[in-house]
Amino acid sequence: STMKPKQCRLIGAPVQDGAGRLGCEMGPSAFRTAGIARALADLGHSVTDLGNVSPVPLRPLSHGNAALKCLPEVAGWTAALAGAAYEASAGPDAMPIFMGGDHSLAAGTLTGLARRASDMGRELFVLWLDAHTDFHTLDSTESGNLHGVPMAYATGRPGFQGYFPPAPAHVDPHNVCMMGIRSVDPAEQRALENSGITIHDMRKIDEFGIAPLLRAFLQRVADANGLLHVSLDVDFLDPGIAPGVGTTVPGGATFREAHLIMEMLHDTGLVSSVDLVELNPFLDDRGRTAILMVDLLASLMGRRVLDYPTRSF
Ligand code: HAR
Ligand code: MN
Ligand code: MN
Ligand code: MN
Repeated sequence: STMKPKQCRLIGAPVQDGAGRLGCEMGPSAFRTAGIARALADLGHSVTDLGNVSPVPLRPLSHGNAALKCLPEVAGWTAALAGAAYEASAGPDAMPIFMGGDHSLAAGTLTGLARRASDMGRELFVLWLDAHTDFHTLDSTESGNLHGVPMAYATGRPGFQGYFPPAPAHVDPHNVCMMGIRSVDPAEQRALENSGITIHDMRKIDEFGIAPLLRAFLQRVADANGLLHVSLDVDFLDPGIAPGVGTTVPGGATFREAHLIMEMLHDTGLVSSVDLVELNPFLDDRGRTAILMVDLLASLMGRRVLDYPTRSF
Protein backbone atom coordinates (compact mmCIF):
# COMPACT_ATOMS: atom_id res chain seq x y z
CA SER A 1 0.00 0.00 0.00
CA THR A 2 1.06 3.57 -0.65
CA MET A 3 -1.13 4.94 2.13
CA LYS A 4 0.48 6.54 5.15
CA PRO A 5 0.00 4.12 8.08
CA LYS A 6 -3.10 5.03 10.07
CA GLN A 7 -4.08 4.56 13.70
CA CYS A 8 -7.06 2.30 13.07
CA ARG A 9 -9.40 2.32 16.05
CA LEU A 10 -12.06 -0.38 15.94
CA ILE A 11 -15.21 0.53 17.86
CA GLY A 12 -18.08 -1.92 18.19
CA ALA A 13 -21.57 -0.43 18.19
CA PRO A 14 -23.90 -3.40 18.77
CA VAL A 15 -27.11 -1.41 18.35
CA GLN A 16 -30.07 -3.22 16.82
CA ASP A 17 -32.96 -1.21 18.24
CA GLY A 18 -33.11 1.01 15.16
CA ALA A 19 -33.74 -1.87 12.74
CA GLY A 20 -37.05 -3.58 12.22
CA ARG A 21 -35.66 -7.00 13.19
CA LEU A 22 -33.15 -8.49 15.59
CA GLY A 23 -29.60 -9.55 14.71
CA CYS A 24 -27.46 -6.44 14.08
CA GLU A 25 -26.32 -6.73 17.70
CA MET A 26 -24.04 -9.55 16.47
CA GLY A 27 -22.43 -7.36 13.81
CA PRO A 28 -19.28 -6.34 15.74
CA SER A 29 -18.58 -9.99 16.64
CA ALA A 30 -18.97 -11.03 13.01
CA PHE A 31 -16.54 -8.34 11.82
CA ARG A 32 -14.00 -9.50 14.39
CA THR A 33 -14.53 -13.13 13.38
CA ALA A 34 -14.08 -12.18 9.72
CA GLY A 35 -10.61 -10.89 10.58
CA ILE A 36 -11.04 -7.12 10.40
CA ALA A 37 -8.09 -6.35 12.71
CA ARG A 38 -5.72 -8.71 10.90
CA ALA A 39 -6.70 -7.36 7.46
CA LEU A 40 -5.78 -3.81 8.56
CA ALA A 41 -2.57 -4.84 10.32
CA ASP A 42 -1.45 -6.77 7.22
CA LEU A 43 -1.65 -3.49 5.29
CA GLY A 44 0.81 -1.88 7.69
CA HIS A 45 -1.64 0.10 9.81
CA SER A 46 -1.59 0.15 13.59
CA VAL A 47 -4.80 -1.36 14.95
CA THR A 48 -6.44 -0.98 18.36
CA ASP A 49 -9.73 -2.65 19.16
CA LEU A 50 -11.43 -0.36 21.67
CA GLY A 51 -14.19 -2.91 22.34
CA ASN A 52 -17.89 -2.18 22.26
CA VAL A 53 -19.62 1.06 23.22
CA SER A 54 -22.43 0.86 25.80
CA PRO A 55 -25.48 3.10 25.49
CA VAL A 56 -26.08 5.77 28.12
CA PRO A 57 -28.91 4.86 30.54
CA LEU A 58 -32.47 5.15 29.30
CA ARG A 59 -34.79 7.93 30.20
CA PRO A 60 -38.48 7.60 29.43
CA LEU A 61 -39.63 9.48 26.32
CA SER A 62 -43.02 9.70 24.71
CA HIS A 63 -43.67 11.16 21.26
CA GLY A 64 -46.75 11.93 19.23
CA ASN A 65 -45.73 9.52 16.47
CA ALA A 66 -47.03 6.24 17.88
CA ALA A 67 -45.11 4.23 15.27
CA LEU A 68 -41.71 5.09 16.77
CA LYS A 69 -39.84 2.04 18.07
CA CYS A 70 -37.21 2.09 20.82
CA LEU A 71 -36.86 5.88 20.93
CA PRO A 72 -35.20 5.98 24.41
CA GLU A 73 -32.78 3.21 23.42
CA VAL A 74 -31.69 4.86 20.19
CA ALA A 75 -31.37 8.23 21.93
CA GLY A 76 -29.07 6.54 24.49
CA TRP A 77 -26.92 5.00 21.78
CA THR A 78 -26.71 8.31 19.95
CA ALA A 79 -25.37 10.12 23.01
CA ALA A 80 -22.80 7.39 23.70
CA LEU A 81 -21.63 7.13 20.10
CA ALA A 82 -21.30 10.89 19.60
CA GLY A 83 -18.88 10.92 22.54
CA ALA A 84 -17.02 7.82 21.35
CA ALA A 85 -16.67 9.21 17.83
CA TYR A 86 -15.37 12.54 19.08
CA GLU A 87 -12.75 10.86 21.28
CA ALA A 88 -11.66 8.21 18.78
CA SER A 89 -11.09 10.82 16.06
CA ALA A 90 -8.40 12.72 17.99
CA GLY A 91 -4.89 12.88 16.56
CA PRO A 92 -3.43 13.41 13.10
CA ASP A 93 -3.52 9.79 11.83
CA ALA A 94 -6.74 8.74 13.56
CA MET A 95 -8.95 6.35 11.60
CA PRO A 96 -11.94 5.34 13.69
CA ILE A 97 -13.88 2.41 12.21
CA PHE A 98 -17.36 1.91 13.66
CA MET A 99 -18.56 -1.67 13.44
CA GLY A 100 -22.36 -1.77 13.58
CA GLY A 101 -24.92 -2.27 14.47
CA ASP A 102 -27.79 -0.79 12.51
CA HIS A 103 -27.56 2.57 10.70
CA SER A 104 -29.10 4.55 13.58
CA LEU A 105 -25.54 4.55 14.94
CA ALA A 106 -24.66 7.19 12.34
CA ALA A 107 -26.71 9.76 14.29
CA GLY A 108 -23.96 9.53 16.88
CA THR A 109 -20.91 9.04 14.70
CA LEU A 110 -21.72 11.85 12.24
CA THR A 111 -22.39 14.44 14.92
CA GLY A 112 -19.37 13.45 17.03
CA LEU A 113 -17.13 13.59 13.96
CA ALA A 114 -18.62 16.92 12.91
CA ARG A 115 -17.63 18.33 16.30
CA ARG A 116 -14.10 17.00 15.83
CA ALA A 117 -13.85 18.56 12.36
CA SER A 118 -15.06 21.88 13.70
CA ASP A 119 -12.41 21.78 16.48
CA MET A 120 -9.80 21.25 13.78
CA GLY A 121 -11.14 24.14 11.70
CA ARG A 122 -12.01 21.74 8.88
CA GLU A 123 -15.20 20.68 7.20
CA LEU A 124 -16.65 17.20 7.45
CA PHE A 125 -17.80 15.59 4.20
CA VAL A 126 -19.85 12.39 4.11
CA LEU A 127 -20.01 9.71 1.42
CA TRP A 128 -23.23 7.78 2.15
CA LEU A 129 -23.32 4.39 0.42
CA ASP A 130 -26.81 2.98 0.90
CA ALA A 131 -29.98 1.84 -0.85
CA HIS A 132 -31.79 4.29 1.46
CA THR A 133 -31.40 7.97 2.29
CA ASP A 134 -32.31 7.58 6.02
CA PHE A 135 -33.66 11.15 5.91
CA HIS A 136 -36.87 10.76 7.93
CA THR A 137 -37.65 12.92 10.94
CA LEU A 138 -39.26 11.47 14.06
CA ASP A 139 -42.53 12.86 12.73
CA SER A 140 -42.30 11.61 9.15
CA THR A 141 -41.21 7.98 9.62
CA GLU A 142 -44.10 5.58 9.06
CA SER A 143 -42.24 2.36 9.88
CA GLY A 144 -40.95 3.88 13.13
CA ASN A 145 -37.59 2.15 12.57
CA LEU A 146 -35.03 4.69 13.67
CA HIS A 147 -32.29 3.49 11.31
CA GLY A 148 -34.35 5.56 8.87
CA VAL A 149 -33.52 8.93 10.56
CA PRO A 150 -29.77 9.45 11.16
CA MET A 151 -29.07 11.71 8.18
CA ALA A 152 -31.97 14.00 9.11
CA TYR A 153 -30.68 14.32 12.68
CA ALA A 154 -27.06 14.84 11.63
CA THR A 155 -27.94 17.59 9.15
CA GLY A 156 -30.08 19.42 11.70
CA ARG A 157 -33.61 18.82 10.43
CA PRO A 158 -36.15 19.92 13.07
CA GLY A 159 -38.11 17.73 15.46
CA PHE A 160 -35.35 15.90 17.30
CA GLN A 161 -35.02 18.42 20.15
CA GLY A 162 -36.06 16.96 23.48
CA TYR A 163 -35.94 13.40 22.16
CA PHE A 164 -32.45 12.79 20.76
CA PRO A 165 -29.51 14.39 22.59
CA PRO A 166 -28.59 17.91 21.44
CA ALA A 167 -26.21 17.37 18.49
CA PRO A 168 -22.63 18.39 19.37
CA ALA A 169 -22.31 19.69 15.78
CA HIS A 170 -24.15 19.27 12.49
CA VAL A 171 -23.10 18.07 9.06
CA ASP A 172 -23.61 20.59 6.26
CA PRO A 173 -25.98 18.90 3.78
CA HIS A 174 -23.98 20.46 0.93
CA ASN A 175 -21.08 18.25 2.04
CA VAL A 176 -23.06 15.01 1.74
CA CYS A 177 -22.98 12.74 -1.32
CA MET A 178 -25.22 9.67 -1.45
CA MET A 179 -24.63 6.82 -3.87
CA GLY A 180 -26.58 3.65 -4.59
CA ILE A 181 -29.95 5.10 -3.58
CA ARG A 182 -32.94 3.08 -4.78
CA SER A 183 -35.55 3.14 -2.01
CA VAL A 184 -36.87 6.52 -0.86
CA ASP A 185 -40.18 7.18 0.90
CA PRO A 186 -42.35 10.09 -0.37
CA ALA A 187 -41.76 12.24 2.73
CA GLU A 188 -38.01 11.79 2.37
CA GLN A 189 -38.14 12.65 -1.31
CA ARG A 190 -39.92 15.94 -0.63
CA ALA A 191 -37.43 16.86 2.09
CA LEU A 192 -34.42 15.95 -0.05
CA GLU A 193 -35.43 18.16 -2.95
CA ASN A 194 -34.18 21.42 -1.45
CA SER A 195 -31.80 19.91 1.07
CA GLY A 196 -28.53 20.53 -0.79
CA ILE A 197 -27.57 16.84 -0.54
CA THR A 198 -26.05 15.35 -3.71
CA ILE A 199 -27.86 12.13 -4.62
CA HIS A 200 -26.53 9.68 -7.20
CA ASP A 201 -29.29 7.12 -7.39
CA MET A 202 -28.90 3.82 -9.22
CA ARG A 203 -30.32 5.23 -12.42
CA LYS A 204 -27.63 7.91 -12.47
CA ILE A 205 -24.91 5.36 -11.73
CA ASP A 206 -26.15 3.23 -14.64
CA GLU A 207 -26.17 6.22 -16.98
CA PHE A 208 -22.85 7.82 -16.07
CA GLY A 209 -20.88 5.18 -14.18
CA ILE A 210 -19.50 5.26 -10.65
CA ALA A 211 -16.10 6.76 -11.42
CA PRO A 212 -16.95 10.21 -12.81
CA LEU A 213 -19.65 10.80 -10.17
CA LEU A 214 -17.35 9.86 -7.32
CA ARG A 215 -14.38 11.73 -8.78
CA ALA A 216 -16.35 15.00 -8.85
CA PHE A 217 -17.26 14.66 -5.18
CA LEU A 218 -13.73 13.72 -4.13
CA GLN A 219 -12.40 16.75 -5.95
CA ARG A 220 -14.70 18.95 -3.87
CA VAL A 221 -13.47 17.33 -0.66
CA ALA A 222 -9.84 17.80 -1.72
CA ASP A 223 -10.40 21.44 -2.72
CA ALA A 224 -11.90 22.18 0.71
CA ASN A 225 -9.15 20.25 2.55
CA GLY A 226 -12.06 18.38 4.12
CA LEU A 227 -12.26 15.35 6.34
CA LEU A 228 -14.18 12.51 4.69
CA HIS A 229 -16.40 10.05 6.54
CA VAL A 230 -17.64 6.98 4.64
CA SER A 231 -20.88 5.40 5.87
CA LEU A 232 -21.23 1.99 4.22
CA ASP A 233 -24.60 0.26 4.61
CA VAL A 234 -24.60 -3.43 3.62
CA ASP A 235 -27.74 -2.88 1.55
CA PHE A 236 -25.77 -0.57 -0.77
CA LEU A 237 -24.52 -3.87 -2.20
CA ASP A 238 -26.60 -6.15 -4.36
CA PRO A 239 -28.39 -8.81 -2.25
CA GLY A 240 -26.88 -11.47 -4.49
CA ILE A 241 -23.42 -10.75 -3.10
CA ALA A 242 -24.47 -9.43 0.33
CA PRO A 243 -27.44 -11.37 1.77
CA GLY A 244 -26.63 -10.62 5.43
CA VAL A 245 -28.92 -7.63 5.90
CA GLY A 246 -32.53 -7.15 6.99
CA THR A 247 -33.51 -4.65 4.30
CA THR A 248 -32.39 -6.11 0.96
CA VAL A 249 -33.31 -4.04 -2.10
CA PRO A 250 -32.76 -5.47 -5.59
CA GLY A 251 -30.43 -3.73 -8.02
CA GLY A 252 -27.57 -2.91 -5.69
CA ALA A 253 -23.91 -2.16 -6.35
CA THR A 254 -21.88 -4.96 -7.90
CA PHE A 255 -18.72 -6.45 -6.49
CA ARG A 256 -16.72 -4.53 -9.07
CA GLU A 257 -18.47 -1.18 -8.51
CA ALA A 258 -18.02 -1.45 -4.75
CA HIS A 259 -14.35 -2.31 -5.03
CA LEU A 260 -13.78 0.51 -7.52
CA ILE A 261 -15.20 3.00 -5.04
CA MET A 262 -12.94 1.72 -2.29
CA GLU A 263 -9.85 1.81 -4.50
CA MET A 264 -10.58 5.35 -5.66
CA LEU A 265 -11.12 6.42 -2.05
CA HIS A 266 -7.78 4.91 -1.11
CA ASP A 267 -5.96 6.68 -3.92
CA THR A 268 -7.14 10.09 -2.66
CA GLY A 269 -6.03 9.52 0.95
CA LEU A 270 -8.96 11.68 2.05
CA VAL A 271 -10.91 9.23 4.20
CA SER A 272 -10.65 9.82 7.95
CA SER A 273 -13.38 7.56 9.40
CA VAL A 274 -15.74 4.74 8.39
CA ASP A 275 -19.07 3.21 9.49
CA LEU A 276 -19.79 -0.41 8.58
CA VAL A 277 -23.51 -0.82 9.23
CA GLU A 278 -26.59 -3.02 8.96
CA LEU A 279 -24.71 -6.34 8.88
CA ASN A 280 -27.12 -8.96 10.27
CA PRO A 281 -25.08 -12.13 10.87
CA PHE A 282 -28.27 -14.12 11.60
CA LEU A 283 -29.29 -13.63 7.95
CA ASP A 284 -25.84 -14.16 6.46
CA ASP A 285 -24.65 -17.13 4.44
CA ARG A 286 -21.58 -18.67 6.13
CA GLY A 287 -20.11 -15.24 6.88
CA ARG A 288 -19.84 -14.15 3.26
CA THR A 289 -21.33 -10.69 3.81
CA ALA A 290 -19.07 -10.02 6.80
CA ILE A 291 -16.06 -11.18 4.77
CA LEU A 292 -17.04 -9.00 1.80
CA MET A 293 -17.40 -5.93 4.04
CA VAL A 294 -13.93 -6.58 5.48
CA ASP A 295 -12.52 -7.01 1.97
CA LEU A 296 -14.06 -3.68 0.94
CA LEU A 297 -12.56 -1.98 3.99
CA ALA A 298 -9.18 -3.51 3.14
CA SER A 299 -9.41 -2.09 -0.38
CA LEU A 300 -10.24 1.32 1.08
CA MET A 301 -7.20 1.00 3.34
CA GLY A 302 -4.79 0.11 0.59
CA ARG A 303 -5.11 -3.50 -0.50
CA ARG A 304 -4.63 -3.86 -4.25
CA VAL A 305 -4.07 -6.66 -6.68
CA LEU A 306 -0.92 -5.24 -8.19
CA ASP A 307 1.15 -2.54 -6.55
CA TYR A 308 0.73 0.09 -9.22
CA PRO A 309 2.16 3.49 -8.51
CA THR A 310 -0.67 5.52 -7.01
CA ARG A 311 -2.98 6.71 -9.73
CA SER A 312 -4.27 10.23 -9.67
CA PHE A 313 -8.03 10.51 -9.30
N1 HAR B 1 -37.26 4.37 4.53
C1 HAR B 1 -37.59 3.13 5.19
C2 HAR B 1 -38.08 3.38 6.60
O1 HAR B 1 -37.92 4.45 7.09
C3 HAR B 1 -36.45 2.17 5.17
C4 HAR B 1 -35.28 2.58 5.99
C5 HAR B 1 -34.30 1.47 5.97
N2 HAR B 1 -33.06 1.92 6.39
C6 HAR B 1 -32.03 1.09 6.42
N3 HAR B 1 -30.89 1.72 6.45
N4 HAR B 1 -32.12 -0.09 6.28
O2 HAR B 1 -30.60 2.41 5.31
O3 HAR B 1 -38.59 2.49 7.22
MN1 MN C 1 -28.87 3.04 5.92
MN1 MN D 1 -30.06 0.92 3.81
MN1 MN E 1 -23.19 24.75 2.72
